[in-house]
Amino acid sequence: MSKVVTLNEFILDRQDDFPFATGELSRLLNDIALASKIVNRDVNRAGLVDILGAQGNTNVQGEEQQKLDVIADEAFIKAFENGGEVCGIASEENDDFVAFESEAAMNGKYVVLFDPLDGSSNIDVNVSIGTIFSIYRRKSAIGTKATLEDMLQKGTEQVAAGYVIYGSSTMLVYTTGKGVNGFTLDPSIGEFCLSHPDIKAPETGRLYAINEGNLNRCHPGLKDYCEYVRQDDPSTGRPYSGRYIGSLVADVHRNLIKGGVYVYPSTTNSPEGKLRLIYECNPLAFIIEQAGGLATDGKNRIMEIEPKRLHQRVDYYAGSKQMVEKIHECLRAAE
Ligand code: AHM
Ligand code: MG
Repeated sequence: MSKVVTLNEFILDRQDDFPFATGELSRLLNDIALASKIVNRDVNRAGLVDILGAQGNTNVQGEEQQKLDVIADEAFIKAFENGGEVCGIASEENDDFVAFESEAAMNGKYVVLFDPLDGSSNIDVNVSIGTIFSIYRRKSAIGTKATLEDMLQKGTEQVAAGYVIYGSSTMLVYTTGKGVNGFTLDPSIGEFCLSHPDIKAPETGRLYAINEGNLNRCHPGLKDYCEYVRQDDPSTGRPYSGRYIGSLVADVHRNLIKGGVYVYPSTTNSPEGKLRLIYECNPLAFIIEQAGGLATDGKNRIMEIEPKRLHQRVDYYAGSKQMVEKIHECLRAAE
């Protein structure tokens, strides 16, 4: 039997990758793992107890918040506030960023931007959902309150990023810029165990994920791409297979493992796109690039975009390198 490596052990082993490491980032990653186990427990029980359904509030984007969104948001905020490594957070569920006020938190080096429970429209129908997180070193001075500038950093500045997928099994996948590793939660022992070491995204694939209902409202190049994927061509494996869960983490995770592309373009209804740059697109872009894939806005690298607002949206094209490049070609040709 091969040795089981828990997330905890793995994080400690990898601490040596950072020459001046003080263990704070490791502790922060462990805090995230703990909060995600709490959320996992609540997600699993959602059908049993009265925590399903809308909370009755709407968030800053005007979307109805589900109870579990709020529960997850609170679980992560509590873990960060008590952990002592984080001075402030921004999340999809909070209009403004939160600067923690305790002395211990103000001495924290990091900020975390996160979407506590993405794909929440899937909660009521038992489809996979996920948490997405992005960690940055603060810009403001240690010992002071976190600032907006701490939150609005380019994706290239990320120190670590990852996601948790609450699916047929629960997995945590993260990167610190030295490859991507995936851990599956063993519910019998309550530990994330290394199950997907050094994940590499296939250079190309046969799966495309796009909400085709939007095709008449977006860039005409995407219609051409959808035409291309349907053509018969055994040498490229076409026709490709359409796979769209409508749950970003699940769609990206599948493509990362099997090879594929995820597309969420701007449309006439959402001229800036739907997905949020700093807590949805950037962290997943960091993972995808570290696995050898690409994440762009149709032209430029997502991680090089200068964020201007907390809830800024962006077009998103992410996944296997050759597939993203093919979409770029279609977009350019239709211009
Ligand atoms: P959310 O942050 O409100 O959950 O919205 C993001 C979700 C993604 O998980 C998913 O990929 C996308 O919205 C689906 O959107 P659509 O239903 O428009 O296809
Ligand atoms: Mg979201």
